[in-house]
Amino acid sequence: MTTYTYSEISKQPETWEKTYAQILDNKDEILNKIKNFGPDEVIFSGCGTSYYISISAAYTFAELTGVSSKAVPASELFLAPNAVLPQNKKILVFAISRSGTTSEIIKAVDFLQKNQLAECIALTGYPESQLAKTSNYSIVLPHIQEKSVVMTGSFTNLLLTTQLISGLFSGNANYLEELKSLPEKAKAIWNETEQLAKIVGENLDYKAFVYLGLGGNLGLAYEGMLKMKEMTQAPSEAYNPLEFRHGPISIVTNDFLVVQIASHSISKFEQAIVKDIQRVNGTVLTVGNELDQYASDYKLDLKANMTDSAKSILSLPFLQLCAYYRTHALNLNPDQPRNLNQVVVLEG
Ligand code: F1P
Repeated sequence: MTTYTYSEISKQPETWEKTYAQILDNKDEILNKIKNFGPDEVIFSGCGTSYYISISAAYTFAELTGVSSKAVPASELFLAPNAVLPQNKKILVFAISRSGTTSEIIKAVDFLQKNQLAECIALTGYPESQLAKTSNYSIVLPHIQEKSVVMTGSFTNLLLTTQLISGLFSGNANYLEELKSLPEKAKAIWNETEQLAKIVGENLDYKAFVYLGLGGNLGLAYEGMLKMKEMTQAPSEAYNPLEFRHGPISIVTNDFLVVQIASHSISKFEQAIVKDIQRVNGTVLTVGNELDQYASDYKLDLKANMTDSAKSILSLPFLQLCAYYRTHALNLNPDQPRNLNQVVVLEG
């Protein structure tokens, strides 16, 4: 049976082409908005998957533009503003939400705009959503609308949007070229990606999962963890790779699969971590580029010789498909995970 989740994962390379074209076609308007405001600080915000996009986006925006940037869960913007909003600074908030309907992000934008604490730019898939209508400015990508409860293509497309904005704002033509090549790179490795995801996803000997990623890749690690949790309810955790050694590694046993999203910048440390995990009987799977020096049990070579940030979304179809194939083995419906709806609306 073909599920919405499977078709939404599979069509990602085509949707990335649409996102690239839409943002580049509108680049002058988007850049003018940001430049005219002239932010001292940029905050990326959302809930759940959209918060994990924010973690990765903030890292890339700061790295490329030099503008101080951070990720904040939407609820903290209105529940703890003094703790998360810098004083006397011009703050630009990118409010991220597939649905544009999640209550915390709407409350956050409403609170910030009413109190003139920040300028807000919405990134969403729905033009008629409350978020799109009330934000100071919105970037709407209708092609990221999804029928499945779980966010898959919407994650990579919203993250790609923030990366394109980072590349445009910093004037980094090389980075934009790298992003342009992603659909073609993803298609070239799709068969290997899916085969490996099926092998590990359907292996029910793995009882728990850990995802490791540095910097921008930490957002991807959290997203890998969330897909596994939402779709299959398997115990899953995510860490910065070096932090994982400071205590959490003690949970590893022989039924753990540790998925390492490799960063070229720390490959020597990551190669050591592979051995640490194998020493305590865990299985390690590494996703990245040029992995010859990694002693991992499984490897997915992304065949993308580019910056860590530019190649990041290439890892996502694999992480999503691992969870998808585990639903097969468990006879679960990936479109309708336990205890979840497409939109979380809070009372009060
Ligand atoms: C955010 C979100 C999803 C989660 C679930 C409920 O949605 O928390 O991350 O997977 O489906 O909603 P959104 O604000 O991006 O629409």
